[in-house]
Amino acid sequence: MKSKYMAEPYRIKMVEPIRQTTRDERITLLKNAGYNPFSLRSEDVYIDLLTDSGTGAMSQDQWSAMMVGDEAYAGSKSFYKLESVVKHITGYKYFMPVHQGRGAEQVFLPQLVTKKGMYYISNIHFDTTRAHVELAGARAIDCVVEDCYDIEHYHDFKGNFCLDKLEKAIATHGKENIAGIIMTITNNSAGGQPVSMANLRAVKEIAKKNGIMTIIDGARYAENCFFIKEREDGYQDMDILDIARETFSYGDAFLMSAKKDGLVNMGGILAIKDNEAVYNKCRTYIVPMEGFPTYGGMNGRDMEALAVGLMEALDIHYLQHRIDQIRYLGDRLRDAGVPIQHPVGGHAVFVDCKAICPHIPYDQFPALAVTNALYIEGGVRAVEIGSLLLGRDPDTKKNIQSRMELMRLTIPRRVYTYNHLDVVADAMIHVYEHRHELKGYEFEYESPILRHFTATFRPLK
Ligand code: PLI
Repeated sequence: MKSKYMAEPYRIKMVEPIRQTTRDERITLLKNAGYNPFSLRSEDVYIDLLTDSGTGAMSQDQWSAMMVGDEAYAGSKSFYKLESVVKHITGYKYFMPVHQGRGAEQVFLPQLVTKKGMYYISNIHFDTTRAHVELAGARAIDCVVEDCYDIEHYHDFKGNFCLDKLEKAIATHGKENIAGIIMTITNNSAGGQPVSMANLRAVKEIAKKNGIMTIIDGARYAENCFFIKEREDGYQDMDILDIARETFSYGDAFLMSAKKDGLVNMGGILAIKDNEAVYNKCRTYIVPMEGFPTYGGMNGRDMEALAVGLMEALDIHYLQHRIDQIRYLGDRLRDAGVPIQHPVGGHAVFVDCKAICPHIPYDQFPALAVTNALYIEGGVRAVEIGSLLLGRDPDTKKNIQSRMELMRLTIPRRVYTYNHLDVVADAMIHVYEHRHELKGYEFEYESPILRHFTATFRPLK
């Protein structure tokens, strides 16, 4: 339990009861869910670390702002309020609300795919981003630094682009065939790992030299700014807001799932720096895809809550507590020998299940084995990020082997206390100490795409 005279920077004014089940109940519940944690009912989960997306707690200021939401179809006051906050933070000229991150992706990404055989390049594309790249008829190339795969080795910015890989990808495919460069900050798939300002600046220079647009996938941009302030020379004395503004200066567009650093349960942002032609295309396309450009998939009241949440997420005390919580859980696990992506990132602890279960082959899903054991032990729901998520090769139909077999313990914002994190750590340490007893899984039912959401399994003997 952490103290040194500091604790959660909030008091709890409203509570949501949660209930611990018995071990025997959880064995039955998991079996009935086909051994897939996505199929558990949330009321049967004691501590839910499936995702930090849309699972945070709103503040009293956000709840009270919702009361003045203007639900006009066109020209809502709430739109203009949110627009002024987005412009204040980003400095961008154009803004449209969308229902969530993938809404921004479906409206924006096709606009830059002007012919066949084009590519988007990212440090690592998030799953839905990759899906929208492919739906737009392009392909996705990841160019993250190799340090990101060296789980035990410390690196300040494991989310960085490898500039060599980036330049080679542009040279190989031809700059005229690169639709855009997507900067994912923080880099979710690599463990919520940050990208340094120097790296963003260098990527922008390469993009500019080649006439390519840069797009910030900034679901967790505020957490990225915190790491820059903490770890990068020259930023220690700078406000988070100013770090954010410099960050946005290296992008030409900003796509955001506001369910993370927007501190809301639903919502998203599509902002464009100054490219009027692309803005006009998006403004036309958003109408059938999301909604009229001044609501684009959001209620007036939700825009009000987001306008407040965006500013709260830039508060240094909030950010310090958030990152401290992730570190606390990471430290407790590392101290007990549990292998994790080191250092921890901004929103989650990623447990290295390949190292924990060398006896379970990738196509028997070692990270699913650990995830299910953790649920049975402590009623904690985590999520597999490994070969199960990656799926099959569309041509050979073989399971693709992921470079990392991870279980993500994702911490919702302002929801759990240090005591909850102790429960998670104790249960995970127990699972680790009994790791030799873990068994892999085979499919009972496997859907052809996005199988991890709906598949059912049989435990192997
Ligand atoms: O879930 P959406 O549609 O609001 O956002 C999609 C999305 C885009 N980019 C990044 C970096 C994400 O992490 C992301 C969604 N992430 C989820 C749902 C997660 O559990 O991490």
